[in-house]
Amino acid sequence: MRTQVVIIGGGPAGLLLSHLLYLEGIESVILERRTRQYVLSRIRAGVLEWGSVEILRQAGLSGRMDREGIVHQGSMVTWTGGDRFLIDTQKYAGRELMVYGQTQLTEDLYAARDAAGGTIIDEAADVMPHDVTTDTPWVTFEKNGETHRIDCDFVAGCDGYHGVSRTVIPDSVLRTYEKVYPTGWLGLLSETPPYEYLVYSRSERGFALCSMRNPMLSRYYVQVPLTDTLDDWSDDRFWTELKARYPSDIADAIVTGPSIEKSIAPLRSFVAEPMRYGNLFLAGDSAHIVPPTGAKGLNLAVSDAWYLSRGLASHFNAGSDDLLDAYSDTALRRVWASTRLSWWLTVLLHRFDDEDEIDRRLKISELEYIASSTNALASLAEQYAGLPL
Ligand code: RFL
Ligand code: PHB
Repeated sequence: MRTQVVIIGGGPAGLLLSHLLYLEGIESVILERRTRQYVLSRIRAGVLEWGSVEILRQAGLSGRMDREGIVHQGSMVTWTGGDRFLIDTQKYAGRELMVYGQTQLTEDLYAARDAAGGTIIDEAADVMPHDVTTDTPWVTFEKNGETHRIDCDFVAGCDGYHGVSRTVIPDSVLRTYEKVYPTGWLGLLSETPPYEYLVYSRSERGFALCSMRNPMLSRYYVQVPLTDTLDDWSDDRFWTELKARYPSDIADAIVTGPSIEKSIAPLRSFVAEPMRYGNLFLAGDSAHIVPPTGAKGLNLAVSDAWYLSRGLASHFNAGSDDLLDAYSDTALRRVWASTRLSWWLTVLLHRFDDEDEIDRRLKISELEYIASSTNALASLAEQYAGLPL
């Protein structure tokens, strides 16, 4: 088999890249390790920056998002014993936010690829890129007990943090930066009407977040020790703990009900650079992970896929490699900005076991400062809204 671009990984980064390339007349094949059903059962992100919304709209991928997504002018922050403020992205950055599930977006991307006759090979095992520093790279994989080979011009590594693509880059070339936070998020999905705002809470009992998917589907998170398992968290315990982490007016307005999904995710900051090795390009979580506090991970997957599609389109359709050569530096500038915001919000809004009284007081003072300063609110809002592409 031969194609122009082999895309490893059928998550948001790989699916969007494939579709953006198709719109430029460039062929690709996606190799995904899991079944489609498994990929679509993962509950993850929920907030899209307006820049991501516009990329999806321009690519004709926004039909359902524009019907079902919930537009917000920002998200709220509360803290124990304090006040609350709105990160008003509309007022300070002129950009709203779209609350729309990654699961729904992934469904839309699969539907668009199917409608366009795109090739997505699922349950592709032992995927391995070869000769990526030559002009004739190739990728092998196993399917139904047989080994297959695809020759191509470029390989896009969109295979997430645990993927194979990054491992092909030699240690002498790859630099990695990592911070693991000593805590996790327990997420719960329930078919209940959500609280009207997204609300991040820094409580003395730990972080919490109220979010949503649609008018009858709510998503909530509480910070939990990494040693906890789902067995430790009955629905009753979850709701009691969630409400205890909010001021009473918000707690009273939270509508509880049976969970339909629960999962625990660790928190990590990770950046790998460069995002290119020969004719292998990394995009999305394969190159970087942010803790979810800033809602940036999916948005970085979208912006990487967009930058990479511009570079590949310019290579194939205009004979210029300038954008491809700039890809890693261009993408990494946004990556580092989002990594910094996500780290800062994570530290500010969580309680850590080694946090002592002065850390606690400093964080509260910082929250009070943000609430009282239009400059601080504007700075936070501009970053939360997402920097321009
Ligand atoms: P994905 O989604 O992990 O997809 C990678 C795909 O590659 C496949 N794969 C392989 N395929 C072939 N061969 C191999 N060797 C392979 N190894 C892996 C995998 O099966 C998978 O299908 O990465 P991608 O496309 O880069 O997308 C990144 C996003 O999924 C991620 O950044 C976000 O979900 C992060 N995130 C959030 N981001 C936001 O922008 N806003 C949010 O509100 C937000 N909330 C979150 C989040 C992530 C969370 N968790 C669970 C990590 C909330 C949570 C709880
Ligand atoms: C979510 O809805 O899953 C969500 C929202 C905001 C975040 C993280 C996750 O910062």
